[in-house]
Amino acid sequence: MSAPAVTAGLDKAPTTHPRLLAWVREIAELTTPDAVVWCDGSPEEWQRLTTELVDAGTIVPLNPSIKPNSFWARTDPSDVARVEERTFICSVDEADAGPTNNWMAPGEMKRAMTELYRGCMTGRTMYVIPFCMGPLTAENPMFGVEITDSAYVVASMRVMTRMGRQALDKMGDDANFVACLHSVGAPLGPGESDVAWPCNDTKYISHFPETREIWSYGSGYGGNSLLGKKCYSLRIASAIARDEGWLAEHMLILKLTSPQGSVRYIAAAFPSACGKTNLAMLEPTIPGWKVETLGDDIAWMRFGPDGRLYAVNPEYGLFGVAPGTDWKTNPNAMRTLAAGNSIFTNVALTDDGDVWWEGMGEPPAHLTDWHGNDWTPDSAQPSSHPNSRFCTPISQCPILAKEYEDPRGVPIDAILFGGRRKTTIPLVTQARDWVHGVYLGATISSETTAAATGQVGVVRRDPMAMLPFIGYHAGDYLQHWVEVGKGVGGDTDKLPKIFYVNWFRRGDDGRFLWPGFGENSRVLKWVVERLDGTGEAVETPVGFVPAPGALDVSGLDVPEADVAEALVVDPLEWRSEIPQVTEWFEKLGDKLPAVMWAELDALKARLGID
Ligand code: SAT
Ligand code: MN
Repeated sequence: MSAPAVTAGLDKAPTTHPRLLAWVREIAELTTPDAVVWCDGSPEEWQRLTTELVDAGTIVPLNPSIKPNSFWARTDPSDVARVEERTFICSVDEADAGPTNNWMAPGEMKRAMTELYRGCMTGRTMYVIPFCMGPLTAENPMFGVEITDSAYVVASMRVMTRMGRQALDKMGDDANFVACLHSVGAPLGPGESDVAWPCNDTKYISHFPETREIWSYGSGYGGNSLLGKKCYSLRIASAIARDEGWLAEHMLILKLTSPQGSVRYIAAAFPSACGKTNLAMLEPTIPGWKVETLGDDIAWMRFGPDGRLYAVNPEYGLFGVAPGTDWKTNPNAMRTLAAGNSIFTNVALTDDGDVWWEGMGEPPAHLTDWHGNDWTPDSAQPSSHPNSRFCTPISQCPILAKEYEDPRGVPIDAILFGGRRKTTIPLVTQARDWVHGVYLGATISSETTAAATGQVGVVRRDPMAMLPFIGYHAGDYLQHWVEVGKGVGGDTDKLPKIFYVNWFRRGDDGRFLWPGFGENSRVLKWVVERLDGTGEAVETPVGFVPAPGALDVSGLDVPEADVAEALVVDPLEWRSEIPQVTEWFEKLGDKLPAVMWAELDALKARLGID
């Protein structure tokens, strides 16, 4: 008897990995797709999938003479960002998820989601995507397998991860992998026609840290559906990292070379949509300095045999915020995109088949907006969603550092923490020591952005820019950071130095005090000088800030008074932060490391508060 149609392709598995085969079979039986396709990652597969997506109306090919092999996608207007209120950490013990995550018991979540998954791929194809986060040549490659019923997800995963045949072959028969299950939650009845962007009003983004599994349902948006990204590389990996003594962080990685040719590696954590991609690809405005890119969103940092912290970017592509990206703010991103092979989601389409978004200068007279409607400069709404994204291969970045493919990563010299704050936080501050740096990271405050659904512009504490991404108790996470600060064999000299930056401080009339973008190279220069022991600093209650004249402002077209104001530590402003920090620490309860309270007490004493 031939296999029933429901499992077409299931028996054509190009692997003999028993656990993988059993899992794929189990999910196929539960979700009842019409066919199962094992993704090989080939150019032919990309061709086939993008053609199918064009036919389905999900994506539109761009003009190949402007953006070769690139596509314009529009989502359902309700499915545009991460859904933090629908994101769950399903640890066995509720206390392990902590007060900053939504929690449900694993059994209960699995029971509920199993009912949602039952038959949910009817009428669709189920894709199996083997992938590897980080270089395939790593000593212990970090594998995942995503099952999804979305061809858009497969195409995007091909850009964002090392996937397909190469990953599957490397997995052999017994490699461990993070099982990632995704469905848009939109089964098709017999003869029922599809919509361009299938999704479901019911959404769950669930993580099972103990069993290293991810179950995602109802959304096709990147952060909810490309499960190698935030779900694996941060939420699950942070739990793995806690167990194994390393760090999985929401950080860009850059290589900075001075005019004298000395090289420093910097990792920097900012909340979503606060300029990580721009900093990672910065073009310095100060002569002789060079930035090269290693990553724009995620850093996995492990101790090397020499006791230094080495960072690897587990991703293979860039999933950047489009609005605001242009030839002035991020020319290297524009060059990366010009090379093609990209998917643009929720931006606007020009009449000649290119993409456009707010921040690209003068708008064309006519566009098709992210809703698919005609748009002119007189339109009341922006043409692109504020969280619209480009998805593009990192290999196309013209300033990609050669170390990118090195499975050992790069030794980090400095860690920058930052948020988006109109007031209070100086342009740059150096922490006194590691624990003070952990305190600065633990108390990062930032105005919320469009990267998550919900209100924009509300100040919230965002520890290490990881608030939505810590896969366990935030207090335990901070304790883990404190532990890492003990170094290997107590050798703390080799640890990165920690800094806190704020590009977003404003003057009385709302103007930005600091121009940002390429000019941020001036701040990086001061950071390097501090590492070298040459940069002048003054000690303030909140840490070390550049001494007057220490920041290189030669040729900078900004009033001196603005730069000075950007660096001000105003005790009154800082005093008003204290109740918020106290409230935040109280929320973390007993698991907050005692040294964090000690840091807060010391700050209060320095500010003259009893
Ligand atoms: O979550 S995404 O990866 O889609 C983007 C972000 O919020 O950093
Ligand atoms: Mn991010």
